[in-house]
Amino acid sequence: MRRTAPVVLAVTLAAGLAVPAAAAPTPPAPPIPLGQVVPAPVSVHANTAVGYTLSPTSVISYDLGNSATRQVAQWLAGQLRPSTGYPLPVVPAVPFVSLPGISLAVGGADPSWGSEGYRLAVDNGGVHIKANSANGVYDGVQTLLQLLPAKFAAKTAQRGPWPVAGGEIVDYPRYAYRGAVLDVARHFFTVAEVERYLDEVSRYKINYLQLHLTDSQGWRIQIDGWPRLTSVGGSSGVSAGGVRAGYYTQADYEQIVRYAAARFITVIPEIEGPAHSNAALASYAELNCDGVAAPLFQGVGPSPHEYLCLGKDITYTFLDDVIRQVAALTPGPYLSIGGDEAAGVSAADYATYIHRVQAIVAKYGKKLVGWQESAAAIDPAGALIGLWIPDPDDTRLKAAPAAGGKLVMSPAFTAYMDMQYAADKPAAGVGNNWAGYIEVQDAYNWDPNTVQDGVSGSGVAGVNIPLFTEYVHSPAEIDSLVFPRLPAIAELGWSPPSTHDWNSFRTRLAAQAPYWDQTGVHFYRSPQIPWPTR
Ligand code: IFG
Repeated sequence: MRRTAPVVLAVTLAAGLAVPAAAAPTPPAPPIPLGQVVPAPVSVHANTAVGYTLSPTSVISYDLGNSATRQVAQWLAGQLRPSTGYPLPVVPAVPFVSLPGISLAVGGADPSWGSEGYRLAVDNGGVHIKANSANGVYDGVQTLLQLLPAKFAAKTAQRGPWPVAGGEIVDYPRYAYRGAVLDVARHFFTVAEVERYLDEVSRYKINYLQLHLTDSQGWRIQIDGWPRLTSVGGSSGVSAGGVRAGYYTQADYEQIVRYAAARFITVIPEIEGPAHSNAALASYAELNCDGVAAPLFQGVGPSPHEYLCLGKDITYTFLDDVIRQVAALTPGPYLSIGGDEAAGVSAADYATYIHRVQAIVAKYGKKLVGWQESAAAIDPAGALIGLWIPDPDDTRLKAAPAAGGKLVMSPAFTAYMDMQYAADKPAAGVGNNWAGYIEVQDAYNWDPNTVQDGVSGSGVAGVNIPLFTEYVHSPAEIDSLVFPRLPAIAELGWSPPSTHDWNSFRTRLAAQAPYWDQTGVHFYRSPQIPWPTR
């Protein structure tokens, strides 16, 4: 080996010339900070002295015998195998043996965490998620996925490493109800598009999906014995931006329900009435008071043929058939009858309608969901009432909790996702503005506990995040309206008030951008958020 003469070496060093050293390896990117999660967890205790990095020998273990937890483990493996390229076998936990990797366990958790809470602990041996149910394990897994580099969501192998920051999170929801309302009646969205939406909202621990299946512009669920509801009512839609017609067969609807259930999301079907009913009236002449089928309505706003004929018995035969079939397809406990915007009928006729329909819903074993107008007539016990325009004077609304009802808060002025962000429409040029403009901070700065005068505490079931689609024509436009505002309201529904802080939230929200870029979510780059440079 040729030795460098000492004098040459001395001269070189004296001249201050760098002696070529081996190139120092670039230090791996630090793990995502443990608290960088949306919704904000109840408690976060980071411990930077430890941490875990997924490896080819990592396993995903689940508590032996719990098939629901095994399914979560399989789902997690499906999320991570393509991008890491690691085998990540799913194995039953071995008592008293800690396997390197991710352990999912039900049992031995704190009962106060409820069915959706969890503890996520990360140490040098792995990631340990513990909960009282598979639902809580799933919520812990969603948090874990936010702590991994966003490229975990890639469908092809990516370069690692795959670090997870050390420490402990204990987390559980403020409200049991954290829903999204998707209007598939004004513009229809396919099963695959609804499934994509379920994936997107599930990351933020949304646990209900209210499907707005029928309205004046479209009827979207096939009903045996009433084929024209879909052949005629399903052929329509708002024409602005191009009609998106279509409908779900009963098998399609069951597929949506299954897909949602695998993500611990309960589907609530909405069958609108007595208003918002032109599509049904266009489908069957006999449903119309004058016996003449209404023309299809492809506009926006109330149609000339908005109301079912409340004086006809066939109306209730029709509703019995519809509600019976939809209830049988719905494992969840709730069925919505809409009930909004019915000022065109008398209060007495409205009350008669609501009483008769609530009885039908109960007959088929479901609890009633209705928009806030229905509070004037329903028996609130067990019902969920959707607040959409706060009204300090609505005494029936305020009295509902005392009678066993609960309100789900979706105030239009801060929670209606079809509203534009600002006067100069978002990039996709979509949205409505009857309730004003809703920037991200507007969506974040309200409290479900105080938004409706006289209703707070146990009278509040949680939050709903509606997307009505008169002005929404594609999944990309759904994305630009719903992201990044939905995570703001998801945080109001999940996180404790003590964590409510705009500067913390906007920083954590900004960190969601790489995941949305990775998964092709066309989010609106609101100027209020310090987005990372791409
Ligand atoms: N209000 C109507 C919706 C929809 C919405 C658009 C409710 C409960 C306005 N009813 O919101 O059907 O048209 O922003």
